[in-house]
Amino acid sequence: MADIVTIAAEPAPFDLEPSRAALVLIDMQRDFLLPGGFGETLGNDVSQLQKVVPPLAELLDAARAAGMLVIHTREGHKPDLSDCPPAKLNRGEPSKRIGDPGAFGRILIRGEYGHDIIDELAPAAGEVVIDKPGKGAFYATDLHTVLDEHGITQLLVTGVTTEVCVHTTTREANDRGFDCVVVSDCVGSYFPEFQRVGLEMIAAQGGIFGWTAPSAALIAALT
Ligand code: C5J
Repeated sequence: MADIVTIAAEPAPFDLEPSRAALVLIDMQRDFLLPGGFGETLGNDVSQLQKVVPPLAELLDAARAAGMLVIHTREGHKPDLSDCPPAKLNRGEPSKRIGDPGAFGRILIRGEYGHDIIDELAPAAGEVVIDKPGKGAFYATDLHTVLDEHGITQLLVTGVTTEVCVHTTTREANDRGFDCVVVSDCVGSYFPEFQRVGLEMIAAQGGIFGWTAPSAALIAALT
């Protein structure tokens, strides 16, 4: 693995140190991406998220080939919903709620088909999978411990949705001292406007939460 590679990024070039970087894929789950899943029951257009899959699959291949640490997260809950606060369960008026039977099993319940990651990005043997009950990947998980154990200081953040779980995770990672690069074409929102401003917010004010960069720049650096 190369020591340090400088990549073109916003708001400034980023010095990527692949041996200290992890690729984080947030919540690329069937319930969010496939028609009939939880995302769609909330009234969302899931095709907006599906455009992320091809570039993210390419970046995942490059990260694996470079020997980088790969971490997948899944948002979801225990079958008895004991880790799902009523405030989350009862929010809004989806046609179906978390735990209800859906097209792919009980919605956002661990062990169900819909809760798992889409086939195109399925975790390889040995890759870390973090099950999280919240929007952020640090809340009620051992993610920080895992990152420390691997000597990770930089995160390449990808996944869905940009303004929700990607932002919550990136903001907390920044507070915890990690340098985050949010990969602009590998994060997705159901709402084009949120996608645009979500990315702008990361790099605004001199990189208030981190950097943004396209996958091509990272793939070129890793290969
Ligand atoms: C949402 C997520 N949007 N993974 N979850 O509820 O962003």
